[in-house]
Amino acid sequence: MNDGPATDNSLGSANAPLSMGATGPTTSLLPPGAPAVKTPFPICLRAGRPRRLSNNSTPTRPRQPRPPPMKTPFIFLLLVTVASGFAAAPTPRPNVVLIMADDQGWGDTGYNGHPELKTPHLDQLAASGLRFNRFYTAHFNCSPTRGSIMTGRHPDRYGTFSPGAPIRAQELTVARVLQSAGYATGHFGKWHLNGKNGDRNTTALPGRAILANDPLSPGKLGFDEWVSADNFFDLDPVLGRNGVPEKFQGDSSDVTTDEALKFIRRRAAAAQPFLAVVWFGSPHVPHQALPADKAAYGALPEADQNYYGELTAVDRSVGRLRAALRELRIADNTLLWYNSDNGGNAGPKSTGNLRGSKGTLWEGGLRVPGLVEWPARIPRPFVSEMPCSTLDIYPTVLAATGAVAQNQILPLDGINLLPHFDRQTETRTQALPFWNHAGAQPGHAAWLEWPYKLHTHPVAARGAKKSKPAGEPIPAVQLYDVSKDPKETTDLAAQEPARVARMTAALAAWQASVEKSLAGADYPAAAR
Ligand SMILES: [Ca+2]
Repeated sequence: MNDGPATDNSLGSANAPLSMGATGPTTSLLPPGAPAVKTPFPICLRAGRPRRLSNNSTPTRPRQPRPPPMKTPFIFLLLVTVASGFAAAPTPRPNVVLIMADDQGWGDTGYNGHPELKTPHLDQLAASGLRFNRFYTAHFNCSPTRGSIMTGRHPDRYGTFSPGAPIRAQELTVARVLQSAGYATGHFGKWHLNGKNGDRNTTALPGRAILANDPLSPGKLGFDEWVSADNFFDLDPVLGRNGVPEKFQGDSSDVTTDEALKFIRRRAAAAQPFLAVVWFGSPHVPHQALPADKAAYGALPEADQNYYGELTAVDRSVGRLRAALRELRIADNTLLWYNSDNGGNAGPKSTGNLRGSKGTLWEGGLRVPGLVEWPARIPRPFVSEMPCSTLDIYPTVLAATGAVAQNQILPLDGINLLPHFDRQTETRTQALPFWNHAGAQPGHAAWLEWPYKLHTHPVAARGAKKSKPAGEPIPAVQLYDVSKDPKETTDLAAQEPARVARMTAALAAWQASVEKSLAGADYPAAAR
């Protein structure tokens, strides 16, 4: 069973009233460059004019009186030595580990209150780092969200509308930028940006292995090494090791973690900063857990045992990655980011009883677990209520590493979250955009301008799967205060006409900028 296409397309049948002349949002979102080097005290390195040295023993001018033989030179040299020591040892660049689950819903963690599932390692991570209470995926399906992480741009800009839709080769990925900055880069697990849905058997050769001649393989998009699959994969998978199919034994998350850890250990031994992208294929259907992982849920139905067992393997894998970083003594300056790629697909417990699910723009389809750990930058744990997105990963990682993108493709849709990591910013001023652009006509869109979330449909339609019971009228415009009404039950549109008008115009302007991107306006003429 494949990662299914969007299900909301039936909502609209007419063209959205887009203003093609509108301009997009401001794009002053580029990272500011390397983080400031912090020293324990201010140092002034001014040491006066340099002395001119001459081979001619005859001075050209009368000598200046020599300074008295005091201790000053020694103190001065000491200060210069200390200062030079700081200058010669800039803050090391952090390693980056981006971990993602596949279809894990907002409710699918212990720390978010799941009644049955056990996630001790995610709970520990949530307690020690930054726990996002409002983390959103850029899209309600996998490939589009993966594109957003790679680029910091909404996937609609480059046509990655739906599962299996390819990323545009001209896009600049975080892997390419960090590779150019001297990072080692590795991808492990599900890729799903190469335009293939992985229809082959997951366990028989060549399985869902990404092959060497794939023009959109991880290797072609900035990864030095990769052990990757087209789409989700399960027990005993076949993966492509740098394009060569290879059969593995065991749980898919364990296999992915084994390969990621080999890469991390090699790079740590070489003292080279690295980007490790670890994208699990779980808990996507089909649910196939190891007997040992099912055992903790033995009193529950078999289907639950397999679903929770897959998540237990994901949880264990996160624990193994964190433990290895500590064993290698690199955990302190490693930025580890964990999230899911879209909302839950396994019922109300999976979505935490939010409205909708995977495949919809309701909170259940977009709000997911999100965690960051980076002790060197985030020394104390905190819970964030600021809405943040997978769109923010690209600009944040560039800012964190100091990597500068040459010929950045604009506009970006995400923001640099380092000020939020530093607790300097607690509110988001940029709206988060959502748009189901798949299908014959662009459909359901949403505009999250905290705490208000606007929903628009091109035309009022009748009920659609997952979002409303069949036959129930869908208003063309809806407005919810998701801070007070996270389940989107009370439509405020009739009470807030001015807000609706302003947000609708902002959404339409953003949609117009997306259409310009789709037409190729963001790429150099030679690359279109
Ligand atoms: Ca997914």
